Amino acid sequence: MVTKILKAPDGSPSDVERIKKESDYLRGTLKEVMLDRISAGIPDDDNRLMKHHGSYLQDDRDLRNERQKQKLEPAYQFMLRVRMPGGVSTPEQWLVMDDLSQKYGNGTLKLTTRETFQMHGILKWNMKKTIKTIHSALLDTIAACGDVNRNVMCASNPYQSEIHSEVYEWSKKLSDDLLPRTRAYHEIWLDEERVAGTPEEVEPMYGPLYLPRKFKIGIAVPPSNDIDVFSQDLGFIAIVEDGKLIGFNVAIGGGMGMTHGDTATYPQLAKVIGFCRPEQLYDIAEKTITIQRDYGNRSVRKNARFKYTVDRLGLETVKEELENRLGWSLEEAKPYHFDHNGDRYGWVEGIKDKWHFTLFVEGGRVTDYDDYKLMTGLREIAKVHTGEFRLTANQNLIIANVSSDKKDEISALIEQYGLTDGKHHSALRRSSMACVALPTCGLAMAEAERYLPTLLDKVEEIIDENGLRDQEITIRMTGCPNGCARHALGEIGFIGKAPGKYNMYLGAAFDGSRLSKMYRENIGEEDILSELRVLLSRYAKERDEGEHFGDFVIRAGIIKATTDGTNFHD
Ligand code: SRM
Ligand code: SF4
Repeated sequence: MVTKILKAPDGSPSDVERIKKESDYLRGTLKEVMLDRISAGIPDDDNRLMKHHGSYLQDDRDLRNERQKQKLEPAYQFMLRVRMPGGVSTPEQWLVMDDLSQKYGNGTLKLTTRETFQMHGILKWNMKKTIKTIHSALLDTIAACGDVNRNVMCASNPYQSEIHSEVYEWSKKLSDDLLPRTRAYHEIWLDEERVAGTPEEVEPMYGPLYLPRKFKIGIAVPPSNDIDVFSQDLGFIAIVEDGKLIGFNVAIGGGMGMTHGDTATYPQLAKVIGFCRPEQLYDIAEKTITIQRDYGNRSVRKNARFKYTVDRLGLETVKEELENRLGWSLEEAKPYHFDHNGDRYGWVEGIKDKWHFTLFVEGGRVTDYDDYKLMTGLREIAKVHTGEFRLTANQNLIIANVSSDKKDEISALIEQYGLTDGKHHSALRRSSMACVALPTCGLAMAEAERYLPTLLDKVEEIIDENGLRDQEITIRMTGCPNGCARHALGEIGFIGKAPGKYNMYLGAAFDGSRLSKMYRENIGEEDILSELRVLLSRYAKERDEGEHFGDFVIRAGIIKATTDGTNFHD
């Protein structure tokens, strides 16, 4: 057998590569610029580095035009993302995040599609105390963004607690062991002194340039694909036999992002390449990351994700390279079956007399609304809860591991604050996700989180007319094609094109195993509703028993199936 010579793409390195190279392992001039009081912002180069510390400089886009007219600098503020593997937070940590969001943020918490907290609206002068307080609660924001391995997700699974705790431990281990080794974060935010004369730091796995792009890992536990394992750069599918975790199928090369009008960019699903034992997990993650480090595209960032590396080099070649680096071969993949990629709401009983309540959090936004005191209710629960909170990959929240003797007290608080398992909503709304988009996301072309609920009010009328209230159909909206709410895996997907305009996608699989395809381009609310009226009425009348909407639109010839990311645009 002739071993192929692998090569990274030619081309001069992107500017971000220069910034990382000159940054002295992610330090740049962040320490100094954060002290500067002249501007509420920071220079671009430092903002690029800031991501590796879990934060982005943003501005309030609702105020942008007005401030421009008044010749003021934009209303700069920072977003901060916590690294919280598996989405597990203690009640004490919840209270700290709640308190910080009131003191220094915009008074809300965003539960993200990767199972963690984001705070928005933090002013530059409050950043250090916010990060220090997060650190004192035994959380951090290291590598929550940036060209490194990100927050490792795992199934939120309230059903099989033992398996959950095992996969959670693995996600934590991966998240911790794959962290950058630089002390930059500790020096900049936590006042750690740099010891003079220390030999130059090395990043044994990442190297001084870190990765060409972000890298994401998630662990699913069938039959739930709540974490959308095929959307990960590296996905692990837990294989459970006789109630015991025996190992994981390994899937590589997924990702959701693309650019409108650029067919060289596309969402892609990770493909299963084999099976490994639990103790081999870290080795696989490390070696896969080093393949992306060595062969990823450092020249064109929009083609730099691992999915493009895999597609360019070929799945088999990448598998072979991985096995070479491991020094052993993967076993043949084991059979598995996914049923769905959403959450299951309400109370369920776990093991050892413990209960779990999955709460529906629309758009993942925890706040107090006029008629719904969600944030206050959760605060009161956190004060008495002795289990944990699990943030789900569908932006919901599980009040987990509630002991029998606490269940009545927590149920009473759930009732007092009207906290909802969403069962009075349509199953469509309960299966919805929307990314942050406006006003904080600098890349948003249209609304998502702020708009989807009102669009759903109208879609629910159509749902009711057609007797589909209890029919689960996944619907996802993003403000741009980056796909932060994994739009291409929603049976109905909307991607923002311009204010009030969306591309509409159909045909993804209910279990997250098939991508959608574009159905209509650049349409506004009126067209969206009239399209859905026709589609949902046909679905109600013509569907087969148990047939999901995403499968129906393909069988009915309404849309062609996307069989691979490379034909997403066909
Ligand atoms: Fe994302 C960038 C929000 C999950 C793909 N994402 C951004 C930024 C930071 C905008 C920016 O670069 O300036 C957004 C901040 C908005 C804000 O105001 O808070 C942002 N992404 C989010 C969150 C908060 C969406 C949400 O509503 O929950 C999610 C935070 C996850 C976390 O906790 O780590 C979030 N982003 C995702 C996901 C879903 C996932 O990972 O499961 C994806 C698609 C999967 C993937 O990565 O392929 C995703 N985000 C992107 C991309 C496109 C990357 C690409 O491959 O092209 C960008 C843009 C970029 O990186 O250049 C982006
Ligand atoms: Fe922002 Fe686009 Fe991500 Fe939405 S999908 S949060 S608009 S980057």
